[in-house]
Amino acid sequence: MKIDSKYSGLVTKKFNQYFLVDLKNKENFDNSERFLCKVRKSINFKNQLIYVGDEVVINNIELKSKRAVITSLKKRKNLLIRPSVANVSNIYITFSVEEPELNLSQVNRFLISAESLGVEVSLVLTKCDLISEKKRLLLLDKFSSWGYQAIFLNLQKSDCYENLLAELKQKKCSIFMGPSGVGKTTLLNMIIPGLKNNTAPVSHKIKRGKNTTRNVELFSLSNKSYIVDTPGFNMQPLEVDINLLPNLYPEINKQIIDEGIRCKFRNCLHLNDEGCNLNKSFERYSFYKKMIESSKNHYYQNQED
Ligand SMILES: Nc1nc2c(ncn2[C@@H]2O[C@H](COP(=O)(O)OP(=O)(O)O)[C@@H](O)[C@H]2O)c(=O)[nH]1
Ligand SMILES: [Mg+2]
Ligand SMILES: [Zn+2]
Repeated sequence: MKIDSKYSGLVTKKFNQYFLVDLKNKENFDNSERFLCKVRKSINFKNQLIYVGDEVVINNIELKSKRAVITSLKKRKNLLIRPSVANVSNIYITFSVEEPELNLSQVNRFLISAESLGVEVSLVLTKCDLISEKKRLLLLDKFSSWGYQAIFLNLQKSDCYENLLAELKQKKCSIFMGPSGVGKTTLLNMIIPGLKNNTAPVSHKIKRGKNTTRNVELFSLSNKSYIVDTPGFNMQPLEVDINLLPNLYPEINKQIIDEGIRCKFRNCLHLNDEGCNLNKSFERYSFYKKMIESSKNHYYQNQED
């Protein structure tokens, strides 16, 4: 049987010219909510590629073979690169508290690059079995002063992720991002039943070549909630436009939005004291300043080329 009406769907996987698309109006099709789709030839979506996470309209639905044709691409909210995934709603920046040791400047860069995408950003800290409770509380305080309520996990305990899972089920599309060896795969294997990605001890990671070549894929956690699986990717922070930087620090936003501070110049980068009213006595100010200075140097170097 063929259905001619159009339905909205979500691209959950992509390979060669094929896409797996989950139907959004699931109640219309019993048990047949995932379709193998090609893109209609006459359409090139203004040369835009279609990515996992994109919302599309499908047509020519064949219920028996579960095939359909993608006829249009809906406007996307954002696009992450490496891994390429569209319409992410939540980024969980993931680091281990030890092995590898927590690098605060690196945590800062990951948080800022996630904030630059305009999504909800959270911080997950794994391997908390490797530190004392006292150290854990110190870290909790530290990140709370950065504007984040850190989620601590000991992934050696099989029930450690229950609260996190309940939270993820409330979010539209979540992704874990962070350096190699922090436990992202371990966590995903726990969260997504049936997923068996390879984990590797930190020392083996250095050797490379261990990465699987499977593509990025969305897994459904509940009716309207997905999680991105990105085997083989260890995401690096992106470069961010310096004029946007002040908005990406919750500590700075708090002063400006909640406390109503105003600087003399509208686009104040809060570097000098003249005309700047920002209270700079917060922990990340030194990281902030360094980031601005290094991107300025980068900018001027490019200008001279
Ligand atoms: N002690 C401890 N080890 C962990 C924890 N989470 C992950 N690991 C180990 O850390 C190593 C790297 O984990 P993996 O999931 O491959 O990290 P990924 O590179 O971020 O995907 C593996 O040997 C895991 O068993 C944890 O909470 N505590
Ligand atoms: Mg991994
Ligand atoms: Zn200022």
